[in-house]
Amino acid sequence: MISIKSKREIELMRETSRLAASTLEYIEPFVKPGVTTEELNQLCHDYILKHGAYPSPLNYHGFPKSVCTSRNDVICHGIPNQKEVLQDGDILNIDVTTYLNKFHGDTNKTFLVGNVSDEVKKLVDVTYQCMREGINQVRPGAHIGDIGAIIQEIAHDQGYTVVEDYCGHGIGREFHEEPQVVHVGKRGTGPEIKPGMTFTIEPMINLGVKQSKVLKDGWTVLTRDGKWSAQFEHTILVTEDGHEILTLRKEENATF
Ligand code: EYL
Ligand code: CO
Ligand code: CO
Repeated sequence: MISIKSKREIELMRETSRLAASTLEYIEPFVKPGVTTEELNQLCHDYILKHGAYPSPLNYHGFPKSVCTSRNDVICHGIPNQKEVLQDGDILNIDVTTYLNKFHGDTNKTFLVGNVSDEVKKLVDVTYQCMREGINQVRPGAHIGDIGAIIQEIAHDQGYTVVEDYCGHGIGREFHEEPQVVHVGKRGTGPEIKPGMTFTIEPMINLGVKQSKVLKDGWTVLTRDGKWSAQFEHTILVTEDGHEILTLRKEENATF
């Protein structure tokens, strides 16, 4: 069952999603060489609580921290750690989900730390483009499979692979609802998209193989070949004539 949000529920989704987006805006100036991922976690945690919300990942299925911090060859679900110090040339994804007024808003961004190689900068640019074109598919009458189809096409054109082990998801009163939003697929397949649906699009794109493995810690997801991976995520509302990006940041107004 894919839930359709009422006008009032949509207003609450807008509010929590706006807070998730502003958490990423807030943390941006701290993402610099020398900072630890634990410090970034604590800053996000305090910011979310200060705004009357709760960080959804904390204790979710036992997850130990308030945000996910996934660096370089970590695909997703990296655990903030005081021994992990950001270095010049790293890429770091910070994934923020807020729980406010009984609703979740979920977004992430891959940050460049200092001077990143041209090869990796291109990976990050193309990953953003994959998310953006996936979002552009969203309108009533389209199908969920249309999103994965365009993402797969763009990534493969550049010689990259798309992670299939983790996907986007419906979101609302629950962190994870139906439908699953797979980031590969065929046009015209999957559930029909209808006004009032809210779901995330969050492609993970790899320089090497698509396969992942989970670290012994039970959470951290890495690429099998050690090559780097990038991700972007937005929470999307389906409107009568298209979509609204509920987690859009100020810096993105120009690009969308
Ligand atoms: C917790 C639960 C296995 C997150 C997201 C934290 C991690 C590994 C079980 C999705 C699923 C964040 O932000 C997320 N998606 O965009 N689980 C998540 N956990 C966790
Ligand atoms: Co997320
Ligand atoms: Co998500």
